[in-house]
Amino acid sequence: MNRIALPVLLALFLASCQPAAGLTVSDAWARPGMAGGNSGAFFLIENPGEADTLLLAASDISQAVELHRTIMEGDVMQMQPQESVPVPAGETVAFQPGGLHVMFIGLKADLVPGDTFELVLTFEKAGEIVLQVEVRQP
Ligand SMILES: [Cu+2]
Repeated sequence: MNRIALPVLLALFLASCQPAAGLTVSDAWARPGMAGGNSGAFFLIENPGEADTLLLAASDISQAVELHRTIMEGDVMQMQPQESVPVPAGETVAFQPGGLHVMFIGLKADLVPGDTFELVLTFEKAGEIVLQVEVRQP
């Protein structure tokens, strides 16, 4: 291999590793909560690229972190755990009060407005996206 080809090949290789059109997550916030209680986090997932799937949410602020969807069963509000959440190509998926949310079960400390914490979302194709979540009143 000559000396010019290697940097060129390396550049091509690096370029091919970039995700196509990046999936982005914005406006992440969470409800205040008390130690031992629960909270929920909300955000917008914008996906200009190919279809993807949210597989997992992780944080060390609580004993458990789950993906939930709130639904109405007649007059009764229920939360259904979700195995995963599809993010279709070219669409925006909103995690918002009354719908999809990340549920924190068994908070290790109080969540006070103004606090921030890290939440890691794992997507099938986009991989891990680390969010800084701000605690605020809805
Ligand atoms: Cu929930």
